[in-house]
Amino acid sequence: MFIKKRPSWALSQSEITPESVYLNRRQFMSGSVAVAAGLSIPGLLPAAELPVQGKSLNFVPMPDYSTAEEKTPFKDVAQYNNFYEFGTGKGDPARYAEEMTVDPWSLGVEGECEQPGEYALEDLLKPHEYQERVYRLRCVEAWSMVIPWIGVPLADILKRLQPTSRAKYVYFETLHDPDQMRGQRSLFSTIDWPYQEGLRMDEAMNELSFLAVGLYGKTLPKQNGAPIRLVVPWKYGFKSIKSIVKIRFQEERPETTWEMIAPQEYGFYANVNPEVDHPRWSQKRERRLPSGLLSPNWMETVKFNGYGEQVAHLYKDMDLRKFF
Ligand SMILES: Nc1nc2c(c(=O)[nH]1)N[C@H]1C(S)=C(S)[C@@H](COP(=O)(O)O)O[C@H]1N2
Ligand SMILES: [Mo]
Repeated sequence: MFIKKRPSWALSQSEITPESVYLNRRQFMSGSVAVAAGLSIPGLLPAAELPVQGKSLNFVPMPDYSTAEEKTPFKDVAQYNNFYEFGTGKGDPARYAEEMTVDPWSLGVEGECEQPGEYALEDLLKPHEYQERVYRLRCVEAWSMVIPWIGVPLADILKRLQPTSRAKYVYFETLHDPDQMRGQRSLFSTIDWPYQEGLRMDEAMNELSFLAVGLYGKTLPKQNGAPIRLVVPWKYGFKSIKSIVKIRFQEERPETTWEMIAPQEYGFYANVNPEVDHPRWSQKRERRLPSGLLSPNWMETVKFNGYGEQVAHLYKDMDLRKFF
């Protein structure tokens, strides 16, 4: 029998929850009652291997673009990750992303724009002032975090590249280097590398779309997509592509990684929407991390992840059940 391989994050809610329950139960049995109280995510790394933070960055706080909700602690943000280039386990990126070199880093800019070329990361960022924006991140797997990102509005960078009138979409691509990314060496990978994503031009130019180079005041941990990753907070997390090496302006809608894998489950738009369930689980609620056995921290999911005021107009004539 041939069994279609599913990504670990494409599990039903009833499959997801027992994993944390299971880990907590093991901690109970090993006698670690404090941890077993389930107040935080089950520890993925021993304390001695906790992720180190990077270099401090100067930034301007942007309260108008920031939620006042409690931030997810750094250790959870940097240890509970989806970055399949380093493995499909939530702890794999924190464990293995160190194997990736992020300095020097350059990005190729192609397609429908006046300023194509290969840009050193510093040159792309140089004219811009860093901002801090505290955004919610809602994963399609029904967990969420609140993360203080440091970065630059995507629109500011794209404008400098001068898209032509034919640019209707912008495409992004992650580094493809199996020598540095062990998940890309895996024979069992569901993904046809490189990881690729895209936005419609008006979505990319929206004031919320952000290119992050840091979090919690320092440069991005590698597992969070160093040295530069996209953050589109009203969309499911998989749109927020990490470790970007290519930007291409296109007339045609780009193909995107998860839509290619399972188009009936993951759409191009991927707007957070509690009214449109995933075919295998509900999207009405989410677990706000840290989440554990005794405090799973379930909350209602809000349409557009609570950013409707800024983005609902982008979709006013669209049937979001069809364009999910
Ligand atoms: N290149 C790449 N980008 C990616 C992913 C990935 O596997 N590869 N996972 C996505 C998913 S599913 C989520 S939820 C977010 C997680 O970001 P975080 O680990 O910084 O919280 O990254 C997204 N970007
Ligand atoms: Mo995700």
